[in-house]
Amino acid sequence: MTNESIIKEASEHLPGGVNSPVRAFKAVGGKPISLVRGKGSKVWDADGREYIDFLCSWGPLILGHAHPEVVREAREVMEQGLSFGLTNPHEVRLAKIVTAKVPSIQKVRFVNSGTEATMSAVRLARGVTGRKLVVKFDGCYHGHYDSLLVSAGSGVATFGIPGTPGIPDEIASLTLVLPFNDIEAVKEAFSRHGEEIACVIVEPVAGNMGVVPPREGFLEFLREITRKNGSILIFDEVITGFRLSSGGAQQYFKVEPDITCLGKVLGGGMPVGAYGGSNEIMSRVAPEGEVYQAGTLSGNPVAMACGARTLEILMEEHPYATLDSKTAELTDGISSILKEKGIPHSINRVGSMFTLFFTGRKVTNYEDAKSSDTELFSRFFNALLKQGVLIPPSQFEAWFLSTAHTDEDVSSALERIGDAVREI
Ligand code: KE4
Repeated sequence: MTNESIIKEASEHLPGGVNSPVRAFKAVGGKPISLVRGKGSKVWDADGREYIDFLCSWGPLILGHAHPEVVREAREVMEQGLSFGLTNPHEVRLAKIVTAKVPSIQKVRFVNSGTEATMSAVRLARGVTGRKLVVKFDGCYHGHYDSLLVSAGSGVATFGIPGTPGIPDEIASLTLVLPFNDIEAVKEAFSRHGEEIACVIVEPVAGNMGVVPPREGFLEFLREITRKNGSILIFDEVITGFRLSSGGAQQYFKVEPDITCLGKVLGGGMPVGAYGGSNEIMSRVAPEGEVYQAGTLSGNPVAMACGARTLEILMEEHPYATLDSKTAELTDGISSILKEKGIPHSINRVGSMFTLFFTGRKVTNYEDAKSSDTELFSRFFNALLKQGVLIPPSQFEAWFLSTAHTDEDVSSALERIGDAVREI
């Protein structure tokens, strides 16, 4: 079994040889690799090569790969049965942690992915308000739900256009796509369509155009204008939830949404998503209310137990300050390597998530992010891969650190990054 043999066979049975497009390495060229094992901060590919991992499975693995306590938990729970289709104690165990750590969530519904979480949150917002329009921000990604897989229309505050074939114009035209961090554009959208806007959905720290923090006052403004207009504010915390702090971005920035979407860290590596909010809003969800949403494997005991053990360890270890300083050490090191070589770059970091953009501009929105030299990024990515460092295979994604990343990992990664920069 080698990278080549696995990828070759995969391409005979899976579209593009993958189960999620970004894994095909289209954005960075070169041959995709197949990972067969992970432990702590390291992963190994099918050729037996070892990498220091800053992909961390796109965010879930805040405790690193195969944390012994999470693995043990999964094994013990699995031996009692993998799925029942009726309520099991582990769903309650994880729900109690979520509602304790995220005060704006008084009731939570578990689903199986971030996409299901945001899709359900938008349906709930439309059901609660009786309104149709959705506001999202260009460069923010909320999963592949039709109403959210919409690209920016021609002008500011104009209706969206389908982000992919298969989405009818009629659906896309119910979504307004605005520039991230642009308060004037939000004002304009609400002045034109205020009474029809069901919700505003935002990544409180964008991770999907690369990491872009909210401008000072932006989240507070969204909170105020949605409240004033009777619209629902949805924070998509699939990446930031339990990543930026035990209470996520809403605790970090002290702005509370009406509905929060969670995923990734929440499941500790198992397929888990969730959406939650006040008792009042969540009472509208079936079977208590009339807004329908369901799922065969929602609340799966093994997934719930892995998520619960992951969050319990985070609450026991309080790793956020250490994660923050260790990540700062890495980004400072990267910046000094690139400055020395005179390579234009900017790094956006919040806590243990960051993006290195190959642009001289400060990156405050998607337009700025798109000014990056993606060709240089591709060469950087592949040079790093050869050095045994795995980062996300796209300029527009976040690097992550875990509690398993040691000071030695950081210094070794910086050495290898220096070698890679010399190579490109
Ligand atoms: P999933 O359906 O992929 O579990 O979650 C969708 C989603 C929702 N919201 C945010 C903020 C997200 O970042 C995501 C998924 N993130 C991408 C890349 N950052 C997952 C990687 C992939 O698509 O393969």
